[in-house]
Formats: sequence, C-alpha cells, structure tokens
Amino acid sequence: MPMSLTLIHTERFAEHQTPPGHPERPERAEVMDVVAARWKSRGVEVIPPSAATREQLLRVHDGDYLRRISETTGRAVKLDPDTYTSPESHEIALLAAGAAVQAVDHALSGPQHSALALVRPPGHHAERDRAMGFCLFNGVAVAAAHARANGAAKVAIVDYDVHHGNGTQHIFEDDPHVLYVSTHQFPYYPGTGAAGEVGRGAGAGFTVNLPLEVGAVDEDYQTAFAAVILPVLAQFKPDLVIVSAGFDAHERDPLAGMRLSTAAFAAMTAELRGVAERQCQGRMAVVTEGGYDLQALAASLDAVAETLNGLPPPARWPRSGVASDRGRTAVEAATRALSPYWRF
Ligand code: SP5
Ligand code: ZN
Repeated sequence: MPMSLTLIHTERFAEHQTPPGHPERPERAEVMDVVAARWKSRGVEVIPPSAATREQLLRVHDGDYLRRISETTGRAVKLDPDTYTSPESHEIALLAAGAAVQAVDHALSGPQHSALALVRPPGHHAERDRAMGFCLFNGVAVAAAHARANGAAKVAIVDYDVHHGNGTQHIFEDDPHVLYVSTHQFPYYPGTGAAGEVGRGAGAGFTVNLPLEVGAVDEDYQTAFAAVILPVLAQFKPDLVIVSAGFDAHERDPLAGMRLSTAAFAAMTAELRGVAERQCQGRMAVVTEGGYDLQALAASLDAVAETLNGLPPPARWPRSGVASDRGRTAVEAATRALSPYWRF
C-alpha cells in the first residue's frame, strides 16, 4: 500500500547557533530547508512543529534540568565540552523535541502514516539531567514516552547514528515496553554501547547494541540488520517504530570513520519500513540526529524521504565490495549477550 509521508520542519532550526568551527552548525538546517522545499514541491505535506510541552518533557527529563536549560534563554552558554547554546537555543530545542512528538502523532494518526522530522539540535546523547554531545533535549525519548502515554503499548527505537545514543539507552534501560536498538562505531564517543549492555531489571534484553569497529561498510550493516535487528524487531512486535536517524556513519562524514554509502541509508529505511508494515500498519516516525557533511546529509535525507514516500520499495542493499568482518564480529557479540532473551 502507498504510504503517506509528512515532513515536520521549520526554517527556524537555523536559529540555534554553535561556535565557529563546530560541526553541528546552522548550515545543517539550511540543507534541511532545501530537502523540505523539494518534497513540498512534489506534493508532500510539510508542517511546522510546536514546542514540546513541560508535561511531555518531564516524562524523560528532570524538572531541575528543564529549569537549568530554560535559564540559558537569551544567553550563549557552554553546557558540556561540546554542547553550547545561543540566545535562541532553548526555544529551538523545544521545537526540535516538539517536532519529534508531532512525527509520532502523525504516525499514530492512521495506518500507513510515516513522518520525517528534520531537526537540530539533535537529541540522543541528552540524558535525563544532562546536555551532552550537541544535544539539549532527547527528542526521540520524549516522542517515545509520548507514544506510550497515547496508546502505543510497545515502541521500538532504532538508532543508526554513528554514535551510541547513551541518553536514549539510559532513559529506557529498565523499561520492557521501549526497545532500544543501536548500531554505532565502537569504541568511540560517548564510550557506552558495548554488546553486553542489554538493559536492566524488567528491561533486561530490551537494549540491543551492535558495536561496530571503525571502517564498517554497507555489507557490515546489512549483516547486522539481517542477523540481529530484524529478528529482534519481528519478535518484539512494536506498535510504532521510531528511528534516530543520524547520517554521520556516511563515508563522507568528517567526524567518524564508517563508510556507508547514501544508498545504505535508503536500504536501512526500507528494512525498517518493512518492519513497520509487517508489525504496526506502517506506523513509523524518523527523526534526525547527527550527520555533518552537508552533501551527504542532503543526499541521505532525500534517500530516506524517497523510501518513505509512496509504494514500498524493496530493501536494496548496495555492495561496497570491500571485504570486512566487522558486521559478523558485532553480530557474534550481540547474539552472545542477547541469546537469553531472543531467538537468532
Ligand atoms: C548527535 C551527534 O552526532 N553528536 C556527536 C557528538 C560527538 N562529540 C565528539 C566529542 C569528542 C570529544 N569530546 C571531548 C571534548 C573536548 N573538547
Ligand atoms: Zn552522531
């Protein structure tokens, strides 16, 4: 069945400024503007977000932390060795988290509804009480908690940003209703995401980490999807799929050392769309995270939107032709840690 795609975006995302030379720069929002305008001209609905509410944010952040961030309004503040505010950042970060919530609302509003939120700043490093790694509010976590509060019994978050989403993992690590799955370069910033981190207490087994050695190629990610991610998602049976879509595992990205092609982002999106169609009538919300090469970001966002719009395309994994066992190594570590919880 054709899928109806909605983009959530506002040109105001460029108002969050970072210091000169910082990779998470406002030009990233200008790329998102161009992508949104292109899809709008092709008939896709583009809607501006409204700010996440205090009630929505409090599901995953501490009240004292919300106050600390709100006190940066009107000021340029260094929150962390690589996380900064400009005078507008608090307001814009509220819009970014609100956009993730709106993407989820759209996805939950009917069958075959998918949404792509084009946002900055990103969110997946933000902890309950701490800004980190360019992230102020954890928009995907806020959106997943919003979905749970609005009738989704089980939510799957898949995070293919090249960095491990420490904040998202920690916020849901004892929650069996929110599955967190991450592929990431490892060892690398922020240091978390070893295969042995599988969740805690009632959430044991509901954190799935695929730590990949630097240099991983398209085939390594395909292996991780085929051997771990798709089998776990099929057994979990989510009511909604949320994607933390970072594009910094792209071969052009200046921050990290992975070698994904643009087509691999389309393939991952197609695999996850397949999961959503089999498990939850196509309900799927994709929210941007990192991705610091502007050309790679533009091309990859386009490829993701293309994959979500209209008829389902087959997942066509590109071939790099590079011989690599990084995928197999990650799969072995993950299946060893997770075999008490899932069938592989
Ligand atoms: C969302 C996202 O992609 N965030 C990426 C954050 C990457 N940060 C790398 C930081 C590297 C070392 N940080 C120590 C700061 C010393 N100035
Ligand atoms: Zn990242």
